[in-house]
Amino acid sequence: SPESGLDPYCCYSDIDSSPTDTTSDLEHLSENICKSHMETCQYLREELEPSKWQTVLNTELEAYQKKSQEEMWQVCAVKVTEAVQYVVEFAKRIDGFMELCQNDQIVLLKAGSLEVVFVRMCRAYDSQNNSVYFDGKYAGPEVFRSLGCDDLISSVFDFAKSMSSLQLTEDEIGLFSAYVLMSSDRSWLQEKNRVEKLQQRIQAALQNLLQKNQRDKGVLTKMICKVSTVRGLCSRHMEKLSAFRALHPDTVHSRFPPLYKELFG
Ligand code: MHQ
Repeated sequence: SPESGLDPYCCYSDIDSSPTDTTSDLEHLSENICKSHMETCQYLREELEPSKWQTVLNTELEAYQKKSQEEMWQVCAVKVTEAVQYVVEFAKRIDGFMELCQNDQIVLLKAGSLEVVFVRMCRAYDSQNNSVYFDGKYAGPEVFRSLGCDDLISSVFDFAKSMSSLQLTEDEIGLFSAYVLMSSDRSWLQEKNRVEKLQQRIQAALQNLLQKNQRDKGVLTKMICKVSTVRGLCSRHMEKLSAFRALHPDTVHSRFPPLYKELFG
């Protein structure tokens, strides 16, 4: 039982219980997370400005669509893995993350890193053209046709559209990303309560920021509703990957990045 102190899965939350955060504690956390976000966001907003980039031309679109399913999956797996590596770096810079036990760090990253990539996608999304920054250009969903998962791709684009309609600032995206990552309801966490406390502090910091930015009260609710949408996208990505692996085990085995296999395989 947890009381005996012998249960290796016991949550030692009470040991860590800290007095309620002051506004200044939350501002520190907020500052730390926003700075971490900016340092690890892969592309700055200015660089992503759609007007600076061409959209995929018709000839290029055809070239993407003519790629074999294996080749297109491999290209996407490489890009997604690069994006995930930045998210891992983001997590490591969040105050409190590195103090969690290694098991929980891994659990949180396995479950949340792709979710954060999808959250970050709204930064690289152009709603006017329904396109996303991909491979040095802005690409619409049709570019991904040869993956053979049109339904997932269109849901991913819908999610980006709905996230970008919230018109979040970089700081808001950073805090929301941290919120998504620090979810205490992931399976196999050993110190659930520590993660829960961290997430509660992040939520309070996010609430603070939204208030400071004079955002509508409903924005936080809308953001929190997005959590279940992005979870759905990630579980559908897993299903698509396992279907693809069943067809092309060798491609996954020898051509996919090791980190991608480790996280999703
Ligand atoms: C990041 C930068 C970034 C990088 C890669 C895995 C699979 C079979 C399908 C972008 C997903 C296909 C991804 C590459 C597609 C939806 C993936 C492939 C923000 C996110 C972003 C733009 C990724 C968005 C999702 C893309 C386009 O900082």
